[in-house]
Amino acid sequence: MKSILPAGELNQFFINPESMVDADVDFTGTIYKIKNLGQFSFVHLSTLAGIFQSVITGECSLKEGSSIHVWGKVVTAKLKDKVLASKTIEIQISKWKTLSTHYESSPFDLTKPELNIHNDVLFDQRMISLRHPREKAIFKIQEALGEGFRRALRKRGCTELRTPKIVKEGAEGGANIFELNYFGQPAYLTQSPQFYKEFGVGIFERVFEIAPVFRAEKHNTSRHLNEYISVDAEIGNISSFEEVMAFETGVLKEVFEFLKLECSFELELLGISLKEFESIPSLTFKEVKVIVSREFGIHEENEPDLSPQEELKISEWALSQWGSDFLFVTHYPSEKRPFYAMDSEVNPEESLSFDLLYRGVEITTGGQRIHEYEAIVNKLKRRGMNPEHFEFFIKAHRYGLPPHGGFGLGLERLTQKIIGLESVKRCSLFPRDISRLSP
Ligand code: AMO
Repeated sequence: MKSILPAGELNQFFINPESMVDADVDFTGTIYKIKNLGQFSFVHLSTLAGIFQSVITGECSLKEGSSIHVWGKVVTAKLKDKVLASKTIEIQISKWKTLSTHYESSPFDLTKPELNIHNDVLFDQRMISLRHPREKAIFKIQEALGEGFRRALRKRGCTELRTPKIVKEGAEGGANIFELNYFGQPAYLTQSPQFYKEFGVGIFERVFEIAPVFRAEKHNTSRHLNEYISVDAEIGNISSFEEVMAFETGVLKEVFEFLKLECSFELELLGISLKEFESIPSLTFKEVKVIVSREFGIHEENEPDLSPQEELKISEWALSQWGSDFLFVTHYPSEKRPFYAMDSEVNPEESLSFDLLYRGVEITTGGQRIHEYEAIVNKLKRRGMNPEHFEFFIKAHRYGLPPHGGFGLGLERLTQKIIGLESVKRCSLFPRDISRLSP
């Protein structure tokens, strides 16, 4: 079949449909919805630039789900349907050609404003359910977030890396690592690009990566995926971990601005409003424990980490105190942080690290790393780990690494919290959890 769109070019209609009033246009789309009114039919066409209303005179025999090439005239209109990309134009179709037919009706009504189906059905039928405008909007927002990070990080001098996902050693410790047989020798799916981004600091000084990472989470929760997209940044020649926090704050501010510009349609469709922010408040881990115990009666003072409930409550508290959706929590106990984290000289029980909470959930871990060779070898030994197993990593330290730090952010968690969805799985295109490997 002859290509409708010349390679590399977009039909002018897709570039600026509203500037095309009175013009004769032709373009391709998929029929999202048909309303037959006897003398004429409304056909909602899903196109590269969103869904447009078109009008065909007389009853039409077209079917929802088919792709068509249409010829017609753009006219002004006053439309209300929220899913329409333009509320001020429609297309009067004079001619069409069917390009593909659909053979089976969708298992659920894709034309309803809300799908309202169980997550199991939503994920089992993902190749279809993602066609719903609200599901699509989630991933347009996620795409804009990824692009926003890329722009903000490159602007700050970070070089983009693409690091291996099959690795010999896990970086984050813990049991949540997938093992695989690599031509007879054990290997793992990467938990994070941590080692590689630290190598990157020795090469480019500032680096980032936006890529999948894998965690063998054995529990089915609303905040865990077994494969997620990690936004990782690492910057060299820092003088404190607070510099990394300031760096992330600046990046996030720009990411939110970019999202607002890029996704005004999707944000409105999903009814999302985003707060402006200049800075992000911060509390130490110990302060958080005191506040959640005093204000909410949660007595988990002796736990070396924050529970999901503590994260939720301290976020509520920060919102009421400072009006902030974000909160940095600093100085996590060293025992809960991986071996590469730098500990405080004043109090070695505390790490020079932080988490960033957003609307009640941890979205980021970050901090300063150990950059001196002897210090990293000693830390490995203190933890009963064999430095020889990490020879490839600490080699970078031996040849000299600048003082450095960085952060890792879960893209699906950020998307989930921006949109206000009940589960992080809704923000993974094809989620992987303990019982889901397909589609
Ligand atoms: P951490 O293991 O805390 O830190 O992960 C960083 C961020 O990744 C997200 N995240 C997850 N998202 C979905 N499903 C999961 N199972 C999951 N696990 C983690 C969270 C979390 O804050 N190397 C460090 C980062 C660094 O210090 O630079 C790391 O990976 O949003």
